[in-house]
Amino acid sequence: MQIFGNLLRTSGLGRVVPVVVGGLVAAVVLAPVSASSWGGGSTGCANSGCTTPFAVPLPIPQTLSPTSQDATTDYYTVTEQPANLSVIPGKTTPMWTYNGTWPGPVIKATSGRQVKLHVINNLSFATTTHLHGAHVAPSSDGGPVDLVPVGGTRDYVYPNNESARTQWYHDHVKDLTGKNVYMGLAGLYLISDAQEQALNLPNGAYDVPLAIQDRTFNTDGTLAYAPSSSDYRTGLMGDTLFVNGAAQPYLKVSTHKYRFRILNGSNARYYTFSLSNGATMSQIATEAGLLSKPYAQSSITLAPAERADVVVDFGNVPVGTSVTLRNNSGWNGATDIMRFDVNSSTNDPSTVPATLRPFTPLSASAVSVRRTFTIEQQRDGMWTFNGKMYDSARVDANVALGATEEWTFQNKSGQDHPIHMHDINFQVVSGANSSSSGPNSEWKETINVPSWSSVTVRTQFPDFTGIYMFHCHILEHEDHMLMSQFKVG
Ligand SMILES: [Cu+2]
Repeated sequence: MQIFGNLLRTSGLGRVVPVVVGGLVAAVVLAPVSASSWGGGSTGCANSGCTTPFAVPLPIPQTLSPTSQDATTDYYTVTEQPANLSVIPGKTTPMWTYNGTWPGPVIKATSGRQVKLHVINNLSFATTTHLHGAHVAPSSDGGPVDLVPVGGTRDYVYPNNESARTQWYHDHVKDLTGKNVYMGLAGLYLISDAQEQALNLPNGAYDVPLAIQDRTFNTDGTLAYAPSSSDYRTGLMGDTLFVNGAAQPYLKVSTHKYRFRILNGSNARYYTFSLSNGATMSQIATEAGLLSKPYAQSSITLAPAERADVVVDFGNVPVGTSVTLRNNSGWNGATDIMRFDVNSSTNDPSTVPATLRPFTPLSASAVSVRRTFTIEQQRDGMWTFNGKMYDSARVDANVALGATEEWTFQNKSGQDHPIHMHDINFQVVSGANSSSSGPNSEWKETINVPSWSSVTVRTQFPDFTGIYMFHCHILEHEDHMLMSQFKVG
């Protein structure tokens, strides 16, 4: 697959797409295609998937059952496997999946109870599974070169000492994360805790994950993942929007509050979410869990890998009407994400309390080290921190266990970069969206660093020693070397 990655990176021959044949993957070179070859014209399709908005119901990803449980641990198994899925009308799409579904099954963990995840690799290339947002030992972090071989297995140990939050797991192989995630290797991982349960937030059927991803298709239904050199700059955006693996779906809802756990699981696309009826969304969590209080938001922008848990109240929406979840970003005209059809009335005992989880700012006086990482794109298209490409043999920050540090990400490019740190959460102390009134002023784990701008975060490095990644979560940037390593201890 390294060769395949190089083919993708250097191909001037046209698009290189994988074809799954009897479990083997072969690279097939197709004629170059331009965006104008789909849509609008003879096909009359609005996107390459030729999907119709609001024609299919929102799937709720299956919750994975543990294979066993003991006093301390829940044991799960997922199998990485090819699957031929029906995700656009009249076509079959070969994908790479966890347990045969896209997205993968939801793992529901309990804070304080360990999860051991047994991953079986039945794909034709080595993989690595990263639990995005988790505070785990490096050996279970699924680093880019810590591979599970073809036909092999791996047991990842997740202590789940985090508070309640919405996490996700995805492939993280060096050079190929964009490809592998695009092909389907992503799923949700939700942690709950007693404090969250006591809040009386909407739960059960009223707690719905929305994993939002964009994809472009070839005419034969295969996924068109072939980043061009301009995609190395902007990241690769699909033209067809999916929620939980369904294109622009609808969800039948009742006159009740709903908790939507929104994941931007796209490789590169940013979304600015809003509701068509102008109602506010009550944001109750970032990717780092519950906020101190709900924030009423008329729109919410999420960069790739960011999450927002929001409560939407359909209590005053007339039965028989609909509300559309929109993307105001407008890039490529991908506007309508999904529709909520209010079709029944119901009693709603759930609440959104005025206070959720205490937030304690890290003290500036505790900061012992300040570092700056400058982001640039080099002449060859590769992305660098401080002029250096990712190298698994190099560590760019040696951090003392327990230290409090401030890291500044200085963006000297015309592209935004969502920067994600493994192992820890951080607080944004200056730069993007750090207004004292915004949800991004509390705990975060991925933060957008706008073009020609900088963001400073403050964090601590507790518990685990060893090497972790930090990187851009535009996956085409990550795969083109905008990734680095820090070592704790
Ligand atoms: Cu980036």
